[in-house]
Order: sequence, then C-alpha cells, then structure tokens
Amino acid sequence: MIRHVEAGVGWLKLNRPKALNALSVEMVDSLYEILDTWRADSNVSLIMISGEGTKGLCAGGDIRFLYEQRNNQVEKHAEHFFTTEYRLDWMIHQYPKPILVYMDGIVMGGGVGLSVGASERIVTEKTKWAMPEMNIGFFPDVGASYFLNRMPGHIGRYLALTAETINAADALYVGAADRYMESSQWETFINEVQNKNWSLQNTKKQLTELLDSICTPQPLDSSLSEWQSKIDKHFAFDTVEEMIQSLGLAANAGDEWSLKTKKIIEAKSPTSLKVTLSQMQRGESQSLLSCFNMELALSMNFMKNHDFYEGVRSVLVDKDRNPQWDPKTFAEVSPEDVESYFHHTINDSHPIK
Ligand code: QUE
Repeated sequence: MIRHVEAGVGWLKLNRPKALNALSVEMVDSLYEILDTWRADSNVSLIMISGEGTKGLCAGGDIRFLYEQRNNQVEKHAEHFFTTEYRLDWMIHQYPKPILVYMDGIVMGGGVGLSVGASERIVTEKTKWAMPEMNIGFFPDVGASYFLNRMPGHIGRYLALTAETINAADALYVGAADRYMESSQWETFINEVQNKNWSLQNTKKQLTELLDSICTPQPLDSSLSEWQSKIDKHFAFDTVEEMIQSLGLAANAGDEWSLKTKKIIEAKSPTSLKVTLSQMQRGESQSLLSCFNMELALSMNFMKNHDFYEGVRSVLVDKDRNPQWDPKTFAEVSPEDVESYFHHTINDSHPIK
C-alpha cells in the first residue's frame, strides 16, 4: 500500500499493478489498520483511494494465492483473508469521514467491495465494473448479497449469475457509483485537492463544490436500463432451471439477448449458480452485517469445492477458459447440497462486527 497524509488528506494507492491490484492478504491487513487509525486521526479529514498503473483500481481478491495454498492449510489462509476483507468493506460502509474512490478501469470483485460502501464513488469512460466470481466457480461476495439485492428490479441477480461487465453509465444506473469524471480530469482534480486545506468541519461541502466543478454528466446510455424489463421477467423465478427455460422460450421466439444470456449462464458452474441464487434470496431480508457473516460461511465452504479450484485454474492459471465443472448438471445439485454451503462453524460465530 502506498500511503501518506498531507494537508488533511489521507492518500491510499493499491500497488500491485502487475496483478491488476488484486488484494493480497498484506493489502487487506494494512488497509484495515490504516483506515482504522485514520478514523480517529484529526489530521485526516478526507480519504482518497485509487489504483497504481493504467489498468484499473482492482481486479478482485488474490484468489490465485488461495489456489496455490489448496494443499497447504487453505482454510486457515482463507479465514484470515476473507474475515479481514469483509471487516474492511464493512468499515468503509460505516466510515465517519468522506472516502473517495477513483473507479477508473477495472473495478471487479474485491474492488467493488472497496468502492461500493464509500461516500464518493467516481467512474470514468474506462470503468469496467463486474462481480465476476461466477467465472471461477465461486459466488459474489464483499457484501453482494446486500448491494446486488438493492439494485433496480432483478438486475442484481442478472449481474450475479452472468458475471457480466458493465460500464460507467450502468454503474450509475444501478447505484454502484455516484459521479462521472473524464479520466483526463483526474490530475487536475488531484491538484485541486492537494491545494486546499481540508478541515474536519466542512470537508463534505468543500468536496461537493470541487466535484461539481470537475465532474460532467455521463455521456453514455445504460444498456442495463434498456434490458430492465427482460431481466425482470426472466430472473424473477425461484430456480435457475426456470430462468434458463424462460430465456430459452424467448430465444426460440427470436430474441438475441435471451439467447446470449442463456448461453452465458449455461457455461457457469451449476453449484455456483444454485448457491448464488439461494444467497440472493436469503440476502433480500438481511442487514448488510448479516450478509457479510453469511458470505463468510459461503467463502469457507467454497474453499472445499472442486469447482472453485477448477474455475481459478481455467481463468487465471492455465487460462484455457474451459472449466470442467463437477457436478455438471443442475439435477445433481440437491437442495441439501445448497443448504450445506450456508453452514460453517468457526471459533467466533459472528466474526464480522
Ligand atoms: C473472477 C474473479 C477474479 C478474476 C477473474 C474472474 C478475481 C481476481 C482476478 C485477478 C486478475 C488478474 C490478476 C490477479 C487476479 O481475476 O477475483 O492476480 O493478475 O482477483 O473471472 O473473482
């Protein structure tokens, strides 16, 4: 982590650009410690988070590391990593000072977790936002059971089950971002932030004025908003099988979008799809804090699942994008199998608090 405090601003930069700033254990540990310290530090009025390099803010968690520990006490490493990551995300949601996150380029998985609870979420013409976990036989975590469920209609289910990438206009539409800025304005904006003397009293007002002077209306159309009625129709069902059947009927009647969406979902792990739909259903009626605790149980159980290692292998290790899921069919994933993912006992029964 690159960090410094100057003129009332705490600057944080994720610094593993070669790994698209994927969050390592060390990064989540130090982000948690730094933000916890700055909370009560009167020299810090405003926090600015961005990513090193040109590719983006953050591609996710360092799941490659967990993959490599698969025969070396992976559960111990996973418990430390996910507990700290979700505590960090939870702290950002409740943070008493403004946190601005610059969501330029890739903002996926763990990067969404860092940004979604921040108070000033800035997207650009280069933003690529996704919850991509369905590609690696995992599930959308970092609070997704909560924030995906609060998006318009069934868009959260659509984003969870397809792992599709969206742009700035879509991120604003679904409430995952607050403002649009041309990336060419970022340096100017940073200079302005450095030249002001930030005080604890009116940070919010000063920041709003500055952002108003630099941010522009986003120029793109949201594709998601155009697909809203189709998404609400096909993703309303209580089972993945019925969703696919519904998309199939529309595809047979000539709807290209339905055919494409059906093919995308059919390429995912049946276990991940079924567990994730259940996660979304359970998350509808839970607080953010209970969602984080539910997700901790899920992540620990996914560490015991073949499909997680197979998914990481196919996307990040061998990069053949040809995962062999096991089981391969929905029929082989029973309701009892799905239920078992939500049960996990660790020393502390409510570790995120
Ligand atoms: C799904 C994911 C991740 C992913 C790809 C997916 C993820 C993640 C990375 C990633 C990408 C580049 C790197 C790296 C990790 O990719 O969480 O170390 O260099 O971190 O389809 O969840």
